[in-house]
Amino acid sequence: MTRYDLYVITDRKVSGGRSHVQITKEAAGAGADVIQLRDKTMSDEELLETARELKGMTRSTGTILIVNDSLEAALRSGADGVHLGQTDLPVREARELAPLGFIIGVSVADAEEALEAERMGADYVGLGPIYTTGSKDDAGPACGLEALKKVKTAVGIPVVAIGGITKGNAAETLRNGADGLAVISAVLAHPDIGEAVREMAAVIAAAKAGRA
Ligand code: TZP
Ligand code: MG
Repeated sequence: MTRYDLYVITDRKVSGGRSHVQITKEAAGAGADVIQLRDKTMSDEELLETARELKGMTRSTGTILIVNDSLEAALRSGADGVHLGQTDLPVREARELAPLGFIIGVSVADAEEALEAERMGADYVGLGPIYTTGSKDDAGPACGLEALKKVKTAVGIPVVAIGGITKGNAAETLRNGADGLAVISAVLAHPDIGEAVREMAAVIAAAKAGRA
């Protein structure tokens, strides 16, 4: 069973110019469970080259590598999976093109979209923004913990919460149904990414231990 506990999304703006490679090296080295390569400014070719480089690193740390948006870059780089939005390639089509075991994640905004994603073959859903976020211009309004509870009740696949998640609200988010927490600024805005990852991972582990 794939662990989504601490899911770090790369972002060169929020990281203050630190590269995808640098972010991955520090975050994977510090114990992030998943790294998602996300860069809306890169061409497919650049995304592929970067994903190849990251896969070389995550292979040795045992970290799951997911590529945002591009199934082709994900497949050709040997990444572990792809993350698709509501307007990207439909999950069902991605599932048909992907080899067995390849992870497909889908962004959803509510329980209806989550159910549909599950029916179409998604391995996990990313629900958000749970809280207000400054990291995504078109993130839309916060859906809150009530939406999280509804999605968790609706689907059987893991629910990864995203948007405005910090060390301060991580435990509460997990208590309300999140299986994993996806973060950008909570770790990438920190001067020491590895340290931020270790701190967030400790909060998640403590919250999960308390829940068990
Ligand atoms: N999708 C929904 S919210 C978001 C994305 C990519 C941004 C999350 O960034 P942060 O800094 O963890 O709020
Ligand atoms: Mg997308």
